[in-house]
Amino acid sequence: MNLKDKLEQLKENSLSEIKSASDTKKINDIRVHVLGKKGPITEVLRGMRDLPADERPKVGSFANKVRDEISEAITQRRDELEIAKTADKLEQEKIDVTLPGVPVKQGQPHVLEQVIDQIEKLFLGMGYQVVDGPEVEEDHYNFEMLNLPKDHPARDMQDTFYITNSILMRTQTSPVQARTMEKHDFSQGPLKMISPGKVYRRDTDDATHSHQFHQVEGLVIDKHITMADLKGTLQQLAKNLFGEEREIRMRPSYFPFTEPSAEVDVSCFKCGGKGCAVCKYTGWIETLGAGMVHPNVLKMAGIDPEIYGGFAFGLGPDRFAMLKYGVNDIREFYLNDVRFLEQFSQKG
Ligand code: 2NL
Repeated sequence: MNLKDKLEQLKENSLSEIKSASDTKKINDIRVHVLGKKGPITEVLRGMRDLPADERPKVGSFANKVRDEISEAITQRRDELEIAKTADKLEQEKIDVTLPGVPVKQGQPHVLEQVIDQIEKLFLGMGYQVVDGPEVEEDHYNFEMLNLPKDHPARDMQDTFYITNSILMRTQTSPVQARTMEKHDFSQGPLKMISPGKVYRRDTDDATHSHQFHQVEGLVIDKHITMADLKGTLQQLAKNLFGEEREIRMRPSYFPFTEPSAEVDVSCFKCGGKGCAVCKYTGWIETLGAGMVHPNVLKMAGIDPEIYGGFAFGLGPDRFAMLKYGVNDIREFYLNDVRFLEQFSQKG
């Protein structure tokens, strides 16, 4: 067979092989095999040495033409395969955007957080600041500054988690108030604050006791503060939390850090005061402790009790939430069983 026929045949074979190549690897193999240094085209061009001189240009240009055609066919087939591959991938990764989605569970703030948020909103609206402080506290701020010296019998009233002799888990949030009073610059105006947060007591947990619970304490110090200011403030709080129709009443009580002191009852939100199971047929529910800040407490914070006075109160969000939602075991708040928590969803 002469060189020209050989090339012609090579071309036919290669083109049909290229056409039937089904992946890019096969195409690359063909390129290397047919057009490479050891391939048949190179061989033909090398064999031209044996041709008569006048035939060389014709055969040479024909060989080049065959090589170009094969090269062109390879490029074209490779492009086709790439496009097909992409199309195939797109087909396989197709997403049906009309399929219904998997619902994502929506959480909400813990019910105690919801109660605390509501109290914070109310007091922020009345110009109070919300202040945080350490839960691991010094004896000095937790007891001493609140008129509970070391030998005071009232210290026995609360069993305390001591870390060392002088470091403890706070039993109230009043140490936050003590720290704030101590720093307050009265030339800038009165002190009005609430301090919400976790507190700790050495109690055995049961339906009504938890070794860790919550407290919100409030404190106002200025010139000319009276018990009427306290009563009006607590009236607002009771209405905000339990309904516009609620009334409060104050009964004499005792706290070491206030004088006089009072227990505060709210008219029953369930029966409106007529008497029912919720208020144990008294018409009233005990909700808060409060009083006028004891002069010793002011003195210890460096405030002159002859010039300044104030009121303070303390309430338990746990108890509020139990009353409001009819929860009869305080431990429910701390078990974090989603089935319990999701009952307090804030969604409409
Ligand atoms: C209660 C009683 C109360 C206070 C807390 C307080 C704080 C300072 C000064 C004076 Cl810095 N008083 N706090 C006052 C009266 C009562 O809590 O039964 N809480 C649940």
